[in-house]
Amino acid sequence: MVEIPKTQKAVVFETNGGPLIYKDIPVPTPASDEILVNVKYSGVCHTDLHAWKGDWPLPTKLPLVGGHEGAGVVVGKGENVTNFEIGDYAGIKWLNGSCLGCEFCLKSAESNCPDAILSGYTHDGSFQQYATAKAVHAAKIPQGTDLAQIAPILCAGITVYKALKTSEAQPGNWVAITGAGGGLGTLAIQYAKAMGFRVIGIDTGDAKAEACKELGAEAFIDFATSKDLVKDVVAATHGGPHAVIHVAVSEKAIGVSTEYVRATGVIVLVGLPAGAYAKSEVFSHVVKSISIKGSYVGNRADTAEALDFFDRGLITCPIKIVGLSELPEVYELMEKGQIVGRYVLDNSK
Ligand code: 8ID
Ligand code: ZN
Repeated sequence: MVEIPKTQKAVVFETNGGPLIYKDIPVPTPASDEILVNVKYSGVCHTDLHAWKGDWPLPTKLPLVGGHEGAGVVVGKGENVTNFEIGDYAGIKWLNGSCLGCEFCLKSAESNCPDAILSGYTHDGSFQQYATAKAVHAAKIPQGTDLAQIAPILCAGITVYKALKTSEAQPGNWVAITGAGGGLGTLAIQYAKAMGFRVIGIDTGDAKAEACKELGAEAFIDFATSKDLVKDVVAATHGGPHAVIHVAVSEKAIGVSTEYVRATGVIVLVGLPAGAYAKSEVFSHVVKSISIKGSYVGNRADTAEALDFFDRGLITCPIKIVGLSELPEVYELMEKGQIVGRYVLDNSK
């Protein structure tokens, strides 16, 4: 038997945008279909910042423990759980649970389930030492995996892998990634490369440019210093990228991509800038026959596949580890766009 304490450390906020309090809270009890995970490491996704600020048109639970890239060890489980044993490694994902019976779940579009339970948003997430997750949706992590390294795969990795599949890009095609130097972007470059695509990264600053090239981007355009972004992207990709994956938190980036995307190309919206619209000039949209699609995390199969790319050594998460109590500082850096790759919290500190 594993000893489970009664209380634990967590970062909690009581109002959106209010103080982020590092404190002791009770350890939750898993429901009959849930596992209890001792979260060792948790990635900090820009979604967590949106949740704290409350800037999306979907209310968060309050008070809330954020976080949805939690990697840890199963220490408890409900009586109906058959797919996890105590001691297994497990991952807490954004999609904590879904009904499994609706039209969308039946078609494996689990993230579109109207009753989806969201870790770190409608359900307390991974910025605590012990978190619960529906056993059917929790990620299976092979024993012996580096839990700090794999944490960002649990949202960022799954999401960009699914978005790349959604783009319908073919081997040898150019894929543009906006926000390429951030958490999702640095993984998107590597998944794209592993899937046989050629990558152009779009972001800003020397540190991000260097990281993107090191991770496999053949070209990089600095959106802040480029005098003509459309011309530069079209030139670097010999006619425009066949697909664009938007992980930038920027409305402007979306609009301009409708100009540089290649005819018949696909633009995939992933980043969620608050209050933004995707604007496209209709004449060119039709004549170039481009598409704009949304992509929202991934289902259980996408999860297993994204984790398999990691397991095979094809993906390295550029992480920086800090203590759980340092979450407010991480949000500050993220807000300023100063994070290259991903911050991962060590939940023991
Ligand atoms: O399922 C989904 N759709 C999903 C899953 C996970 C995350 C969506 N997201 C959303 C988040 O909520 C957030 O809105 O994806 C977005 C990016 O998350 P992230 O990668 O965790 O954020 P980050 O690490 O802060 O990286 C953002 C990057 O965008 C760049 C920044 O410099 C930063 O590197 N960027 C910005 I802001 N404006 C840009 C622009 N105009 C830009 N890059 C290119 N052009
Ligand atoms: Zn996320």
